[in-house]
Amino acid sequence: MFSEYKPTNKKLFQITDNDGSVINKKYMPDLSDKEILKAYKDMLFARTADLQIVSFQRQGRIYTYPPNYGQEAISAAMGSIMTEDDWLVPAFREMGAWLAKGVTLKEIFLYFMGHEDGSRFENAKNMLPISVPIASQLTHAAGIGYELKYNKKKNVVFAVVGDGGTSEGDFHEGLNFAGVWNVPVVFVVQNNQYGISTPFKVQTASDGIAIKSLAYGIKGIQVDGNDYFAMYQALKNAKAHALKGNGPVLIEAVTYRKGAHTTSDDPSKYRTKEEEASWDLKDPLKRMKAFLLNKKLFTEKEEQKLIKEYKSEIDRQFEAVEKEMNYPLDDIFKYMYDEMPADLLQQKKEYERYLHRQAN
Ligand SMILES: Cc1ncc(C[n+]2csc(CCOP(=O)(O)OP(=O)(O)O)c2C)c(N)n1
Repeated sequence: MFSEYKPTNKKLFQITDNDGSVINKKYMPDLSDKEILKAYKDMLFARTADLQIVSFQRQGRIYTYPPNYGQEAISAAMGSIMTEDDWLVPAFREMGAWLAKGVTLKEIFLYFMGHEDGSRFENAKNMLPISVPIASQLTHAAGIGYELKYNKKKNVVFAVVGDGGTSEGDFHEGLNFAGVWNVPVVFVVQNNQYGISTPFKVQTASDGIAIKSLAYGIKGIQVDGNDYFAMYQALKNAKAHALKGNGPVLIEAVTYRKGAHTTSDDPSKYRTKEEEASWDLKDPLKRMKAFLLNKKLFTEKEEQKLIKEYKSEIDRQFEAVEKEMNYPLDDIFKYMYDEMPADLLQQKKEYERYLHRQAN
């Protein structure tokens, strides 16, 4: 697979088209109807939760949030391939993969409400915290890969980063180290076409991201990131490759961030309606739903029922978190320094005034 789709061949790895028809039978994964349905439901749940969280933020009930809208197939496929013992080294825009690892909705809500308990991930074995310093997680991923190899463990690391992250020095350091030491790390770049407002065409002068694998002496592949089956197959092969001791793989998952960068961003300032409409045709959920409807594995009615159930479950859990959200103000400030510097002290005072105003 990696030789057929080597980046210099300039062939995007796809299995289904925009209508959900299988166009690449050779690589169609051998999944049961039940497994396919589960993957779709996982995507639907993640999308429903994502849209709800944006709405909570608009109601002033949560702080800033980075929507996953449009990128769900990548996380769902990672969720299908990762085992409990595999490592997940996240960025910040792959909620479906966090949920698959065992992160709870409660933790996700707490995290985006600024509560440190949201980083505990009590039930998620072998997962690092969410990483906002762009690409810094890739050096950690390479280090974990080194440990797995050193101790001859039979698991791999899945590390996630965005296209903007590939312009950071840490991307180079992580991939260079991983290549030199031949460690079992699968690097997944979610190329969602933007780094905030920076379009991909000015992110790099290279012909895509997958081709950068050549410079590190590792395998690379460009995959349709909105095609669950293609992502599943690419990740499965990458994991098998790494487990055989053949080293890291760089997967460029080509996708589109349908939402804003975060809830503080307005993408209408830097992209057109026409562009958004063209990507809408490639929406990962629409494609997989078309596949399921064609095979009569699912109905529109079932979908509506599920969304309703998911929404009330998400609401219920969110309201429960809101009720018990109560932490001492000092928790936000006290762990960084032994003696708080003047600017932090000033911030704390301002926040105290803000809380006081809110309470009165
Ligand atoms: C080291 C660092 N520089 C800058 C930022 C500010 N920042 C947050 S997200 C972002 C863009 C990231 O783009 P990309 O890697 O493509 O991921 P995406 O947001 O598209 O998922 C930037 C520049 C940061 N968090 N960390």
